[in-house]
Amino acid sequence: MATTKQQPARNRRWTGLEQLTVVALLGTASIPVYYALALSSEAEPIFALFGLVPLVTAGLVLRRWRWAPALAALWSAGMLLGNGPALVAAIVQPDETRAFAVNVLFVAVAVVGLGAGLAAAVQNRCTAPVDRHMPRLVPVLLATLVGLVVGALLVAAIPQHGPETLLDSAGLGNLPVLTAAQRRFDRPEIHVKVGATVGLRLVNQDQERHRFDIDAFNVHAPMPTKQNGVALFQATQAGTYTFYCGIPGHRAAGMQGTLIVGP
Ligand SMILES: [Cu+2]
Repeated sequence: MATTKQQPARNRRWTGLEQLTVVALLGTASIPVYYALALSSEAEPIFALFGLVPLVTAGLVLRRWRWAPALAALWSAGMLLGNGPALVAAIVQPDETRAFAVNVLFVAVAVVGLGAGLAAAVQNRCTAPVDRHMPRLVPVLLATLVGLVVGALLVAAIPQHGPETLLDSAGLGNLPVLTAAQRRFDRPEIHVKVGATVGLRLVNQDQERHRFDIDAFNVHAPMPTKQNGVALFQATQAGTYTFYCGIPGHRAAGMQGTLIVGP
């Protein structure tokens, strides 16, 4: 009886799923770096690390290390879960077009990495090398995903004529200004009289978006990049309250102050 000799793993060509995994990994490596360099006002060195891990993982997939596709899936899932709040915060604000587009692309690429990595890991374990074809469903799923991304980007690209445009009218120019710059509000305290209707002109000088939030008075005003906005609320109760920026991480970084409602 003739024994079939197992081909050494290195000599086989990469499967379609492995190639797709590598492409997705390259995407998750480059998008955070682009985000840090082009969109964030403070490029943090940690972002370089976010680029390094998927590159190394992609190399391991190409070297055909057996656990590499599973590692790719794990990395993609980790990026989605770990950045969940920030990704959601960006995606619910399509008027911030560039940040929105980058985050939508990142989610799409990470989803592909997760799916392709898992599928490649299962396929490499469960089927013989000659049977490792690209599953028929994959092109359909990819086309659907591309359609969703393109649709989302088109919706975001439609100019919004929201309140920001209306609120730039002359009368509002007299309102007191609260400026956000370098992830700081320009004043630590705001004093208002109890019962007063408070109007603040919100100016964001940063390349990234901020928010102006006061939970006690249900104030949640967006501060888009390089734009003016307005917060309008009634200070119904005397006391000391915190105003802060609700973008994940900003409040912890010191983007907050005290609202004092007095007699
Ligand atoms: Cu902020």
